[in-house]
Amino acid sequence: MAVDLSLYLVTDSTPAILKGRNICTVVEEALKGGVTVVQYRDKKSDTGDQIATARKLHQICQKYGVPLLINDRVDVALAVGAEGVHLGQDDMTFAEAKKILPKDAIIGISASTLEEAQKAIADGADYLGIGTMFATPTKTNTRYVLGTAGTQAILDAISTTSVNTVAIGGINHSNVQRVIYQSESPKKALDGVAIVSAIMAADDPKAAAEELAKLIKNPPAFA
Ligand code: TZP
Ligand code: MG
Repeated sequence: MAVDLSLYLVTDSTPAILKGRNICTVVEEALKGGVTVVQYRDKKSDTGDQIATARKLHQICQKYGVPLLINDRVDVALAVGAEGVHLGQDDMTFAEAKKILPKDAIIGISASTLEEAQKAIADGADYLGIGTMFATPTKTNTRYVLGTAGTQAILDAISTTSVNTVAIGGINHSNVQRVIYQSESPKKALDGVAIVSAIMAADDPKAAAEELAKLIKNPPAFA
């Protein structure tokens, strides 16, 4: 999978995050700031509205050469020709999604435990979304808060595989370097971070994405 997962934006359509702004405007600002993947995640809108929004987001993402993935809804991804989907443990199975999506569609799977990660890898997932990294008000029904140590334990245990990985949950400017550069020579490092509020809720999503991209590119000095 030749996709840069380094700064992976996950959208949120709740008023607390959008603060009256249009989702497309916020996402386009984030793209200008350098996000490398966009996942449209919308737990509230009905199917018609999701398709309409996803179609607009897809057009915007295409302008920036960035893939659009759809959370949960394989039908919405198919309707708009998105580049792929992100599926949780309670969504359509990887095997079912694989059957109905185009051959080159990207399928990412959420994993909160080593067992879930191993199953997703065996299925053939293109990447894993590992979390929850840190507790976050954006998603309060999380099953496990892994922290950097818990995440690294999963990464170490799957270090013989080439699966791509991002971490999600509570990642922001102040902790992103700690998340990405957990240790100087890990058995397996994350390919990126998935972020909602630190970009979507920022007053200036472009500047927020630019700053995060800079922090991700620059390893901190190890003691
Ligand atoms: N899955 C685990 S945590 C989370 C999701 C979708 C939300 C992350 O949001 P934020 O605002 O980046 O903490
Ligand atoms: Mg889901």
